[in-house]
Amino acid sequence: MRIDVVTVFPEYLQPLELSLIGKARQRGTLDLTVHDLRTWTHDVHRTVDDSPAGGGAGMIMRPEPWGECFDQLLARPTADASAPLLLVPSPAGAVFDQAMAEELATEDWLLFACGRYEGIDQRVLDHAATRMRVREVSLGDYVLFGGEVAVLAMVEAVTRLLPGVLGNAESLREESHTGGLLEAPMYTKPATWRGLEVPQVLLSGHHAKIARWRRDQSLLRTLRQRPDLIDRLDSSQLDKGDREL
Ligand code: 6GU
Repeated sequence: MRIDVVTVFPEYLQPLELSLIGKARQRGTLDLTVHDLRTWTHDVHRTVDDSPAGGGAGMIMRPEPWGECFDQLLARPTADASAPLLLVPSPAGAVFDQAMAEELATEDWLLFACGRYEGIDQRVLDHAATRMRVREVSLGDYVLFGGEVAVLAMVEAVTRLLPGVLGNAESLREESHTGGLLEAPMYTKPATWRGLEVPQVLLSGHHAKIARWRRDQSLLRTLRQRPDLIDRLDSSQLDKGDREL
């Protein structure tokens, strides 16, 4: 997968060099480039923002650098895709979730445009929509200074779904949100720590009982922490044991 990220704070995205994302880049699974938007300015101050038309507080990102940036990036199509999916992080976007991560993981090319200040001139999105698909995406119902932290989260959520990135594909299946429920609590050794025991059933070696216990714990935890997720389950996602609980 190719990912381009455009930002006025490239340093903000340095964590994408680390750990499993960094490894995916080294291996070529992920072709990720971070671009400084100021590359496409022409004045001595490398201006990217200006006051809002119609008045109001804060600054808006001017359209010209974005337009030139997209012209240049789209002029280098990849083998697999002629145009990227443009993702614009914004608290006004659709809320990013695991289902969206799974959709994005099937794309060949993602382009993230990080807004700062009060946002990007709307014409940037309207013009971009004439040559690529455009989606505004939010991390959740709170406000950040800019899109960079959202991009870190989204790139991580997508990259770990790419084939060959996670060593153990099983860990993708069992984790929170894949089956609509939160994960059961987990334990490791020692069996007793500061007077607290690992639940007996986990040490029993009885695989069916362990699976049932974990499923019950998932249901109880979801009911307590995220009752909204229980409401969204459809009946085919519940088994006989679930109903007995
Ligand atoms: Cl994607 N951007 C900003 N600036 N704030 C946010 C957000 C994104 N998601 C939640 N809050």
